[in-house]
Amino acid sequence: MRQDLEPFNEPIFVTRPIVPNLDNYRNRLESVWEKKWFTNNGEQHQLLEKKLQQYLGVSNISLFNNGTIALITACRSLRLSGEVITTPFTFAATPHVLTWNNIRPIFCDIEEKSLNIDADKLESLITSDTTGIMPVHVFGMPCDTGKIQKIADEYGLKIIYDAAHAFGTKVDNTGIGNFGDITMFSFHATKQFHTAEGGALAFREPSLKKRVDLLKNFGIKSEDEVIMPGINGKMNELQAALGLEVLEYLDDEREKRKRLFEHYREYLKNIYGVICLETGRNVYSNYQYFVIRIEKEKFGKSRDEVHEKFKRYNIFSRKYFYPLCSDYACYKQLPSSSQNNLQVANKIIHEVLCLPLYGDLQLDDINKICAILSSFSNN
Ligand code: T4K
Repeated sequence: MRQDLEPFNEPIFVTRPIVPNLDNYRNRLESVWEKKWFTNNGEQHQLLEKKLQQYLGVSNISLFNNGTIALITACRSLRLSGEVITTPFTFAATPHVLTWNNIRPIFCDIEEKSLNIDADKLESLITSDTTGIMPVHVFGMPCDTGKIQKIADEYGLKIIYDAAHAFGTKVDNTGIGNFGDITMFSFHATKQFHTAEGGALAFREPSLKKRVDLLKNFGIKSEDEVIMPGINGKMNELQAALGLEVLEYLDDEREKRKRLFEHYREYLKNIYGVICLETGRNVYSNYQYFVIRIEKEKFGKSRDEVHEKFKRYNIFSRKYFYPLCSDYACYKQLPSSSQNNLQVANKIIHEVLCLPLYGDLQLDDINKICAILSSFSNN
């Protein structure tokens, strides 16, 4: 440990949630209390749905109790079956929702630059059992939506985007929820916009709204009719009220993160062996994560060593998304999980590290994190 670099007094986590004013939240809850209406499409829920539809610039949206149940419902609503192609470089939820739908995940390699599914490698994985593609806008970086759509159209496949990290991201001024058949957002507390737990599906096709809303409410059509095997995916009023308050802070949070993000980039650009993930061309980023890759041969230390050493300074970086999903015990026997099929993913999985990024951090905190990081280098 370098003498002049003291550990932080308090732990510095990879992220911290927006915490809205408690009195304002209480005011909202008072109206819930008065109405004695806690869930099942209440007033807060309806208001949040309307506001998010506008904020995200999408034509249809349906709120959920979490992003995973939203994704499970999305697969069901499009009647996906057989095989769906996805990325191994994602959170466990992505392949698991396929398994919960009795669908076999087929892992496709990723692009080294964006860390997203490599659209050029999709076609070779399509079989007569393929019904869809589930790409992830990983770390909020948009996938190559044009190329993926072209392939899907050619083979008659559905696309469900996992945009758990991409709330508020735009490409060429178009909200990220406007691509593919369905887009899922997560509103978990670790996400920039959050409802503690929560999520949503966005889609263009208006008829899908009815089906999705039925599926998330047990398939209940009326008092006397249950017309499909649904699930309980409903967002409650406490979550929705929290979301309405968090929304008020979102633009300010993004601005703060942008400043910190740019400061990180400026500082780290001259550190040999550290690569910063780009935000992408024509992309209005939400700055959900600040992601670096550490090239051991150049930097002198491995990603794992850096991750461990940071802890001594009270810095809790994260090795998202290690291990690859294709290496989980439940998936590693799949032919598509072979290292040969996933060469880029198997390389970068030992290099990627998420550094702390959230609005309450100060520029000086970033300076210190970067100075500590650079003190680990052998150069
Ligand atoms: N698809 C993708 C690509 C996803 O990344 C996710 C979720 C999903 C689908 C599924 O969406 P949800 O069903 O979750 O809506 C977290 C989240 O639990 C998870 O939502 C998220 N992705 C994943 C990337 O991150 P952990 O295990 O890393 O969370 P945890 O508890 O270690 O939190 C990370 C840091 O955040 C903590 O060190 C401190 C801070 N934190 C966390 C919480 C919960 C707070 O400051 N306050 C809090 O309340 O999974």
